[in-house]
Amino acid sequence: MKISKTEAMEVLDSRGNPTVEVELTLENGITANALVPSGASTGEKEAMELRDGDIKRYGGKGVLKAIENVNRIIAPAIQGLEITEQKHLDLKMIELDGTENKSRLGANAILGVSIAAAKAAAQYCNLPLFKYLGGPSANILPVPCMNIINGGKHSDNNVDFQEFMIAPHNAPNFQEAIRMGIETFHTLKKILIKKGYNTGVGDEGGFAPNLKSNEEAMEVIMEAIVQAGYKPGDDISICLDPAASEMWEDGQYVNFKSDKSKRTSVAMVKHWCDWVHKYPIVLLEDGMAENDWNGWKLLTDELGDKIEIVGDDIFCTNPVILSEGIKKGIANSILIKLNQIGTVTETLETIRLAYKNNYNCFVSHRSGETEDTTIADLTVAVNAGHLKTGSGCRSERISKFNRLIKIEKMLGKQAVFAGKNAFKNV
Ligand code: 2PG
Ligand code: MG
Repeated sequence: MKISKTEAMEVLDSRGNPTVEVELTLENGITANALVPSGASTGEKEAMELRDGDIKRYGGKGVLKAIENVNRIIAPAIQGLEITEQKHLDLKMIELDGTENKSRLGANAILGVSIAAAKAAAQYCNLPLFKYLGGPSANILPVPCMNIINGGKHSDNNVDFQEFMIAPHNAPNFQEAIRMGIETFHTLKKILIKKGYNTGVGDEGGFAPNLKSNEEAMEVIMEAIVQAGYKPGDDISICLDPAASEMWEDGQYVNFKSDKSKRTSVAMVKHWCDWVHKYPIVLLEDGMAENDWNGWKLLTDELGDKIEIVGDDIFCTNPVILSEGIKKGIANSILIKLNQIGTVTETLETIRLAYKNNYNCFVSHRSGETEDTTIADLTVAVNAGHLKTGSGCRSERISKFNRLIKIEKMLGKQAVFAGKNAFKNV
């Protein structure tokens, strides 16, 4: 079945910034669409998101150039291609773009087409997306790592670290895990109100209170888990993404919102070791900055056999950078974001490389999201066992949870909930 038409338009993401939507039509009339997400704390080596830079429209954030690249350059070049040949299609776009980081056509243009094509192919094969991408062995429902306190670049409070997540793993299935997570989230709201804190939410739907310290974020989360009726560590554990690149400057960690302290890499590693000792942390993402490879090595040596150490900004879902990390013994898991690399094919290649080298894959949303639920399907397709897609509110986050609830139902008895085993070395 061949592609007959590909069309893009400018729509909006969850922050009200313009993004790309692609609608792809097959010769038999099947249509599929995809919406592209967008990050705020991006890695330097991510594929490039093309923005217009025209200050008169959306403060320069328009994506009309990317739209035009889909409509004028990509669409005619892929018309007539076989829809089930995803790799061929993606390679064709990579070739058309011709740059290292997809900066000519824009990773947002290319990814929109790539995902829309995968969805159209799934429909054509009469399969849900997760089955089309993952085959008959795709049956593991992930632990939802829910980001219930937002700090860093995702909020305007004084909390330095970007994401404080709860991982409800002691559940019989995904639906129950989500219930445990939501109950804890709602309990946290009551606790924050009682302590006189604001309960407005940040970009990913977690609360963004002006806490006295980063430790207080951990303490109120521990309190919420207990008050919701669960045991920290046994039922619900904690995952963190401090997004340490945001604090890194001239070889040390300095850009803290809460104080003017300066920390060396050694001091940062010590901080994480202390916290892992004190709290039920099972996963630490970007505990070190992307340009602090020595710090990363030290962190992995200290904690890599105790918890999951995830590389986000440092790897950018890029198989070449991941290979380098594997060689140097950095991290034991990689964050997977489709738009960091820009095609479905390359994302799957990175995942295969990770698994082959005994690394875990932690699938992720972006802080700027849409109603597109592709990452829910991707998580099950590759049996990743855990994902992060926000907190217990905001529909662009909840839509992924709802999709996973549906997938669990679709799989019926075949569905297996990942549980605590999902986390590396835990
Ligand atoms: C991250 C992501 C998603 P952003 O750092 O892991 O939570 O944030 O999309 O802003 O890069
Ligand atoms: Mg991150």
